[in-house]
Amino acid sequence: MNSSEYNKKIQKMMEEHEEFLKRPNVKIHGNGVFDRYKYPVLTNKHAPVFWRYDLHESDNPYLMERIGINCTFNSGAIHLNGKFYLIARVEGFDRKSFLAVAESPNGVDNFRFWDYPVVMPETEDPDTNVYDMRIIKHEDGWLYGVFCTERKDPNVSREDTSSAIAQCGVARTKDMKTWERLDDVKTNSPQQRNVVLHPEFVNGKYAFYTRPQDGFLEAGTGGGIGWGLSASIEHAVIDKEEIIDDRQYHTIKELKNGQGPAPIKTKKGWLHLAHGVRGTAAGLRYTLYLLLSKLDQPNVVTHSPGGFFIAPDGEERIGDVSNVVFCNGWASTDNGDVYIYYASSDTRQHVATTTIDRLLDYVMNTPPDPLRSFACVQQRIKLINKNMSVLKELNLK
Ligand code: M1P
Repeated sequence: MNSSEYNKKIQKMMEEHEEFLKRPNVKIHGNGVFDRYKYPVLTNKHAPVFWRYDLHESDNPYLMERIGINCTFNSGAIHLNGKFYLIARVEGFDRKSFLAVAESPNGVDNFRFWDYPVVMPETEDPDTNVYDMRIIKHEDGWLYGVFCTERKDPNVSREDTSSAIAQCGVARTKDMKTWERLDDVKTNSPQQRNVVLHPEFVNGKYAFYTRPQDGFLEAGTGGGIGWGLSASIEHAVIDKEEIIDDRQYHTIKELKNGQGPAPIKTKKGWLHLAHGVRGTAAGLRYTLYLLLSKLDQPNVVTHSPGGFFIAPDGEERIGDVSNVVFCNGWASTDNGDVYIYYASSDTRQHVATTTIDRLLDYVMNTPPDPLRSFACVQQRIKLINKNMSVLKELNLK
């Protein structure tokens, strides 16, 4: 039995953690498109005390953290029965990621992890690492979790201890507590990441957004957001992938891109959130962008605004993998509010709030990337000229 002194320390630690979890968030008014919040909604400090400490004095007399949590990021998100759920990528000090559900009553603060992380069953070929789950409420009645499963590449030399193969794992659930693991998705690409299930059947089949790639990190001859259909979800096989949003020279998605969460259905089309990656002298830079596609053909993009929608800002720029924003979860509510759960620098989870109407206005009225400096100047001059009349009328010019 623990001594009363030891028990007091546990009590204090639990109380301080409780205070931290209850801290209200503060909206920071943004650029009209979305608002950021002062505090990340999930960090490593949100992990329960009892995930990290051994609370037995006999085994842990110094009350040391035993199995630390490094970061919590890249969460799938869903709004169900009035609550907001994140299925976070939680990474231990040992670098392994696992998935864990956190819930909040309002979507912007008070996120609390459930007592136990997700127990994701393995396939016959055990995953080394699982991460970046997209949680999708499919019209077939199941909640699907599609995620990246990573295993060591068996075809490399003994000296190469880092090459891996990424593929798409699939599991389904009714309650996010018990998960039935299905076969990994089979495609013709040697590697896949950022695979997302479309929430509705298309031509009677399960539809997937994919991201074919040659290497673990490099897109190689692959890349772009792909699209393919599978007759089965239990044994998903995509025979044919078409690229519906390609990477492109001198844009925010020059090196690679990938679908974020499953798209949101709107009156004007399917609203997509994706990430684009470009190279810089300081390494890769990940930003987020939006697309709109046809309601009856989700694979046909109708609007593609130029530039990024969200880029790393301030402290978001710094973390384990700096200069990254990544998003695999957003949640929309019946009144048209949208909660965008973006992670920064592979370290922490943030929220940005907006509405469907604002996002549609943004995606339909933001001009496309003109692809040349001269054309960009023409685009900006057009806007300046348009604004001059307003400023003159207000005697501001
Ligand atoms: O490190 C940045 C991101 O890198 C990967 O994304 P992508 O496959 O597009 O390069 C993912 O591993 C993601 O988890 C990570 O945030």
